[in-house]
Amino acid sequence: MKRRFIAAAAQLGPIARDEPRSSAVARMVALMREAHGRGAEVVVFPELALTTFFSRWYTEDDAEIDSWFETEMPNDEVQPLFDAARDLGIGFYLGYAELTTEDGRKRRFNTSIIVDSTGKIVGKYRKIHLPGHRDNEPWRAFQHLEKRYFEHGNMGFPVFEAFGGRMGMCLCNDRRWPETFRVLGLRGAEMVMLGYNTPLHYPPAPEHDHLQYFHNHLCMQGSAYANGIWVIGTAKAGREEGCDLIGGSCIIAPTGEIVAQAQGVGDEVITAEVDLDRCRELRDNVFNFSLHREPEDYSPICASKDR
Ligand code: CDV
Repeated sequence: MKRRFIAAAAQLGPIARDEPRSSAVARMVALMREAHGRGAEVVVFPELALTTFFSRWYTEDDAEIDSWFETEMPNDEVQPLFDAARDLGIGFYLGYAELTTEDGRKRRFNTSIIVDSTGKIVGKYRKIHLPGHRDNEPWRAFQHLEKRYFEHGNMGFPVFEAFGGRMGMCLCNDRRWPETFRVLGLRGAEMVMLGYNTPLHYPPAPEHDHLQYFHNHLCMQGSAYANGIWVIGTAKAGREEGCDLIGGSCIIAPTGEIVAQAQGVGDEVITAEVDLDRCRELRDNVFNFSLHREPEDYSPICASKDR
């Protein structure tokens, strides 16, 4: 594949609690067709794109928790998205809740995949920075129970050869951590795809509510620039089950500039031309890692948490 192509972010508006996966998938297929009509060869969907953001509700019912998860990918309900990708010859990134058996026990992860233009999964990532809390906290207007429903991702931050270059992934809260992008950058990532579900209201620090859109772009633009990589960030947005989620989906150049941005909080496609060779503008110059990085002075970054 060529190193210059059109990429898309396919923002989703809210998904209702009782909306079947088949409906979310039909919406994504429509967005994929629109992206393809605009010449896109890669499309990035949100985090947990198949269901409502279920971490906002507390439950101890294992069966109810499992009902939000996928045990196979693709499965019958998601297959139409893979079929559309193959028919259109377009690749995609998708976030979903993954239920699997590993080491002889049931495990749940907040996962994303890269699917190539033949409909084949060529990369997988499991979310590392899980925000929120484990126990019910009724003082909150809504819960954020990612620490309860998901395990810490056990795949690190891998980079995959796809779409003519080196692709990295992360999920939502990961984008706020410079370490995420630096590890991917050190592994040669030229583009990082990510999906997010970010409430406008942050219960532990409501004084920052008015900064949610700013912080969203600040962290992604800063990390795009500091690593000389393209970043595509895609929201699930709008008022979902009474909880407002930010939009602001965007495509960011390695210079840190936003080159396309969603205008609303509903289903929306944005596109931009991506030239992976532009990463060199930064990586051969101010962020030439081998020439200018000073890792000997960065040791606290890799010290364990309890030190
Ligand atoms: N889904 C997320 O990871 N959301 C977090 C919120 C809870 C702060 C985020 O970083 O956007």
